[in-house]
Amino acid sequence: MSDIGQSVNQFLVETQRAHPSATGDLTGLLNDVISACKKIANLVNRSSILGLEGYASSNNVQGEHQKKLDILTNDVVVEHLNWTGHLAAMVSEEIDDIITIPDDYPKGKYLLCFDPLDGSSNVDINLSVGTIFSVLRCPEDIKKPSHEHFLQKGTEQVCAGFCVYGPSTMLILTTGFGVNGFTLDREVGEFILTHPNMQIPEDTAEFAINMSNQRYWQSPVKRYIDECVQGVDGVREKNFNMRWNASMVAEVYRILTRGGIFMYPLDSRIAQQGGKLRLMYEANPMSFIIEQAGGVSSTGTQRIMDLQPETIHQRVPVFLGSKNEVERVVSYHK
Ligand code: AHM
Ligand code: MG
Repeated sequence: MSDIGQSVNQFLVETQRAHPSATGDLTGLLNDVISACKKIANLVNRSSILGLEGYASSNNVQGEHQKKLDILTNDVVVEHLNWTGHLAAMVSEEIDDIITIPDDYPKGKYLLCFDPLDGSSNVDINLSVGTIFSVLRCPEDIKKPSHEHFLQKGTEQVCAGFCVYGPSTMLILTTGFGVNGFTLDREVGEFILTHPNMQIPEDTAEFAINMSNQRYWQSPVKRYIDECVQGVDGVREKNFNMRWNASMVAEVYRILTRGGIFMYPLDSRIAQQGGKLRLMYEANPMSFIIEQAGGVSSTGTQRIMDLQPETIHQRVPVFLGSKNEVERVVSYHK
C-alpha cells in the first residue's frame, strides 16, 4: 500500500515502531515543533490582517533589524516547547544567549536549534518564508546546558527539518533515514505525506546565488558562475537558468523537488564574519536534509556537517544541492 496520504503523526509513530529502542521522546518533540509551525503558518498567512507587517524597534544578536514577525514567531516556538519536557535548552537566531527551560518544567534529553522565520525580508511582500530546526542530544546528566553542549558537529544531528510557508505550507523532515515531505491540509489541520523519499537529481542546469554581490566574490565562485552564464557558448556547453528567492527554505525546497545548486559564498564584505548563513540553525539542518536526499553540502573547502562549531551563532559559506554541480564548484576551490 502507498504511504501517500499518511498523517505526519502516523508516519512518526510508525517510524518509531520500526526502531524498538525508541522511547517516543523524539516523536513527542517533533509533534511539538509541528504544532508551533502550524501556529506560525497561520500567523504568516494572516499577518496583514493582524497588523504584524514591518519592523520592530529591536536588532538581533547578528545586528539585523528584527521584523515584528521574527520576534513573535520566536516566542511561538519557545512557548510551544519549553514546558513539554522534551528539551533541555534551545538556541534561536533571534536570541543572543541560550534559551533555558523554566525551573518549574521538566527537562528533556534534546537540544533544539532554530530559525523561527527564515527569509523574513520576504514576509511583507507575500513571498515564501519558513522555519528551520535541528535536534541534537543533550549530554546525559547535564541539567543546565551551556554553550559548549550545543557545539556539536552537524553529523551529530538526530533530526532536521524545515517548514515553508508558501502557496502550500510544506514540512520537510529527516531523522537520518531519507527525506520526506508533508503538505498541510488546512481543512483538517494536519500535515499529510505527499512527497515520500525525496531525491535530488545529480545534475542540474539551475543555480541560485545573489548576483548583486558578484563584485565581492572570490575567484572560484566568479569562475563557476561565469561558466554557467556563458551557457552553450562556454565550456559547460549547456544553458543555465537562475533563481533567487532570498529565502533559503524556498531554495532548498526547490532543489529537493527538481535539483539545482544554492550558494551563499564568502565574499570580501562578509569575510570577517565568516559568511552570511548561520551554521547551527541554517547550514547544518539544511546540509543534513540535502545529504539525506542524495545531494552534497560544502563550505567550498569542507563538508559543512564536519565543521566543529565554535560559537552558537557562527556563520559559514554554503554551497549545496545537486551532487555534480556542488562537486564542480568545490573543485574550483582546490
Ligand atoms: P534570515 O534568516 O535573516 O532571513 O537570513 C537568511 C536568508 C536566507 O534565507 C537567504 O538565502 C538569504 O538570507 C538571503 O540573503 P540576501 O538578502 O543577502 O540575498
Ligand atoms: Mg535564516
